[in-house]
Amino acid sequence: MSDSLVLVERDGPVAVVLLHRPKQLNALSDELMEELVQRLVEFDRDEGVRCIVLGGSERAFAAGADIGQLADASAIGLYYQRRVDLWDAIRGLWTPLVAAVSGFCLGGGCELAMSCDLIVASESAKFGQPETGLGIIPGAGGTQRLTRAVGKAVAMDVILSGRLLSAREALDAGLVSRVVAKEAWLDEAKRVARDIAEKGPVATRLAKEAVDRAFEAPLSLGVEYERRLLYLAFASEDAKEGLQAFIEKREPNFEGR
Ligand code: CO8
Repeated sequence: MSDSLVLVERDGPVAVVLLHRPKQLNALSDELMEELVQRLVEFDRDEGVRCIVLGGSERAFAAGADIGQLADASAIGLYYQRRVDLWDAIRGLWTPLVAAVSGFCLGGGCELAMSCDLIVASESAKFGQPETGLGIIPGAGGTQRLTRAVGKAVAMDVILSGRLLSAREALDAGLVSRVVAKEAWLDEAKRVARDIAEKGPVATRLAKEAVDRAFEAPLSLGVEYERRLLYLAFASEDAKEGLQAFIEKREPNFEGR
């Protein structure tokens, strides 16, 4: 049995990264986060990888930050060690990241899933930010990303009352992209990743960047940014190939150039 905290596999252009602390419901210890970010960055640098799936196990995507480590932490220690800064690397990835969520997705686990580009959830998934019950608050973007995803009414309820959202509620609220059968949580996420991986790689990265910009910029600037990225997409060989392949009624052969 591997003692890695993160398991990886590769299926052509799709890389799969699974959190692996089963006895602790994948609680996100500092060691796990370091290994996770290292693996993700390695795959991100590999031009052959066109989409990454990030999952946990059927029982838990992740039950939050490691509460034992948090209990031993000091404010100034956390500040100097800049532990949460490590999480920013995930948003900095170019490669699309699909969260495959089954079971508990709580606290830092929910924040990690929300750091991905989209979430595929099994019917068993439960999302929550229970930090105030521990006397702390979400600290890896939860108050911001959850509110942007589901709006103030639901975010306040989840963050203040500790209410867990079912997969269906999360879908209706706009937190997750798809809900799939319990036993299909990983296979369906891989299928979505394969669909993404088939598209023009340059265009996919530019489109991801443009959608992300919608959360950072006012509408007029976001639209302007999108237009510039469109021109950039037109400069790619992928665009020539994709458009020509349609005209010739054949499948495109994208090189990511
Ligand atoms: N940290 C450490 N260990 C955990 C965690 C966790 N977050 N969650 C579960 N475990 C451990 C349990 O202690 C238990 O270990 P043991 O068998 O040795 O006693 C094992 O996992 C199984 O858990 P349970 O027996 O409790 O399983 P249940 O099915 O009864 O309950 C729950 C499952 C409901 C998920 C329950 O375990 C639970 O409530 N867990 C804690 C959830 C939580 O509060 N999460 C938020 C943590 S704080 C946070 O995420 C802040 C993020 C801040 C940003 C990052 C800063 C670095």
